[in-house]
Amino acid sequence: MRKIIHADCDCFYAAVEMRDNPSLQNIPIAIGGAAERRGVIATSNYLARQFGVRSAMATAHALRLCPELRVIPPDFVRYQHVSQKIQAIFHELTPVVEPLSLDEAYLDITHVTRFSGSGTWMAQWLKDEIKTRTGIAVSVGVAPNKFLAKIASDWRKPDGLFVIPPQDAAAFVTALPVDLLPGVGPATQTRLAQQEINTCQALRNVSLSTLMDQFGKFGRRLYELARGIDERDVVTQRERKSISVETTFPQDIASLDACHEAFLPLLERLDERVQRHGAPRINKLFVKVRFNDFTHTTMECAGVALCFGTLYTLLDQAWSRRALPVRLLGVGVRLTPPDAHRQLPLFAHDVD
Ligand code: DCP
Ligand code: MG
Repeated sequence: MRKIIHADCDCFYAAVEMRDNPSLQNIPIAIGGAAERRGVIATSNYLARQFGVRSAMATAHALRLCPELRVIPPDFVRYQHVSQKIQAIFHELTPVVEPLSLDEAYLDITHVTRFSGSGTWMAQWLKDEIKTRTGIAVSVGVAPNKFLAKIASDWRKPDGLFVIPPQDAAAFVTALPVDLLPGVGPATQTRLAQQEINTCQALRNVSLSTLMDQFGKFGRRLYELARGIDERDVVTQRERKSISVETTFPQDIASLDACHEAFLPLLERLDERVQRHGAPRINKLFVKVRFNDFTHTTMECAGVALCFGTLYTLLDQAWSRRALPVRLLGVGVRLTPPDAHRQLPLFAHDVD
């Protein structure tokens, strides 16, 4: 039986700003681009969230919801600096750390013997050390797998610590709404809701073959997740073969122009993740598009650095294959394994 921690800082960019300028602590703040320049909110503190201010919202809209909102431009260098300190504390507990972004990581603590092997103690230690040494509050979840650990870290946010012991996992999952399952976006949720499947309990009543008929490979994943099963390993930097980000949109994106607009925030997130991994050896770039008929396509090409222009071209090529409304966009880089020879194909080519 494995033991996994998921740790995620509370309102990370905003927390760093509040730490460095205490006068911001009791007012609603957001980190993002200026409204006059059609900026977008990256994150906000919990006070601002009470007004409905959310990540990815236009700053102009956020200011209408909360006129006294203080909008602060991001300072990524400072956030990266804090992130490195936090990631170093994770590594004091275990070498098996998989960073997901600047403020978030999975830790496999199965073989940690300190703290009598208690996941709860380890989680508390992480929270205390990170708070003392960096001034940042982190929410931590402990569970037998990644899926449940991530749900657990969110369960008592902010400043949370929540443990799902293995014997409680199946019962815990029963009541979960299906939209909390990783990979279930608004469209899948709607499709399930049409069959009155809103919780994992209801999902468990559907047979594996029915789910696979409806959702293909993802059907098996749904079948397992509904039972609290998730075999994914915590993948450390050394073993990682790719870095990617993807988003399922609340509404399908109708045109290629609109896809271009939605693509930029994804590229920025990917860029952040790639930087988070130091200087990984990139050998390919890829773009994934899922259409509203649930087909998907991936375009990739050789490349040794994140080139936004190339990625836009791949997006255009992938989109033009079906030219249907888009429900999901993904973008990523494939990495050269530590000792593999580099062999770079010269032309963009199809994957599937
Ligand atoms: N971020 C961003 N754009 C988004 C989402 C996040 O730029 N659409 C940035 C700002 C966040 C950081 O990434 O501070 C971490 O993302 P999280 O989703 O963990 O959000 P927060 O840490 O801000 O809040 P929470 O307390 O919900 O974790
Ligand atoms: Mg966070």
